[in-house]
Amino acid sequence: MNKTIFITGATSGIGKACAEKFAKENYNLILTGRRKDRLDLLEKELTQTYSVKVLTLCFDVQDKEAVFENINALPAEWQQINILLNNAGLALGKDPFDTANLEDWETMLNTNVHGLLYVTKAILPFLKQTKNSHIINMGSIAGKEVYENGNIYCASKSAVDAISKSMRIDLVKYGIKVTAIHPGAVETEFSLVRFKGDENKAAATYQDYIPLSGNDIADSIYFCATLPAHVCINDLNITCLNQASAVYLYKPQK
Ligand code: NDP
Ligand code: 8X3
Repeated sequence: MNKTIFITGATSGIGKACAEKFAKENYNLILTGRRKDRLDLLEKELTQTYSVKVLTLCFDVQDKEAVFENINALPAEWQQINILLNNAGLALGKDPFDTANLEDWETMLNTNVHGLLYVTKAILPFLKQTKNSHIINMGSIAGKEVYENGNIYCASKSAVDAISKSMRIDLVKYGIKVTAIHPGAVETEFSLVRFKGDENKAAATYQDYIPLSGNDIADSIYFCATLPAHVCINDLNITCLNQASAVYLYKPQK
């Protein structure tokens, strides 16, 4: 029987690459995001290309009621969930603490922290009843090291780091693995969102070096997800070659 992965933030970037990777490896998929048109397209593409089953759920992870309503209403045949990938997240702005926008901070904390908690709480009953289930949380290098003007984005990912550690301790008795993935720069729509549609700023983030791609992260997540049942990668820090730390990115002189 095919296994099932539940992916939040599957409409773009890392989440979409993971949906493609796991579909290719014959997993059935529960895909979520706010953009219904993209979910519909992805469902069509993946069912046609890989002959897997796809269920899409359109909700905002910040909306506690919507999260619980959608997950509690999962049809019986979708309740055996092997992997939860808590990937939905964003940065908004890259401004100094004193001038940064308070609403941006709230949106980051509500999405990256509260959203992850709501989704996990809602899905836990299904993970508990599935043997060898696995929670994979998307952290960031920004949660390991603070950088200038990263303030609340860094704080939100630092919270994901701490939450992952505590989940691991509290859930080990149910045989649930918890892995936190901490990537450096990955070329996705992340910077376009962070810089609020400024394409030049977004493109400059990935210029003059080869950044990670969504597929690089998807391959790493697939590796973590397919190790023997007794082996758990707890924490995975991953950067491209040129990124030696959150604050040191080597760009050769042209
Ligand atoms: P993208 O912007 O390409 O994708 C973000 C995804 O999150 C989209 O599918 C988006 O879907 C979803 N999302 C955002 N907000 C919400 C919300 N409120 N409710 C539901 N879904 C939401 O960026 P990435 O793929 O790069 O980001 C994925 C994760 O990886 C994030 O947690 C990010 O912090 C993390 N990360 C990214 C790195 C990078 O350099 N790109 C490095 C380290 C970590 P939709 O808009 O349809 O709702
Ligand atoms: C995204 C990577 O370095 O922009 O989490 O914070 S970084």
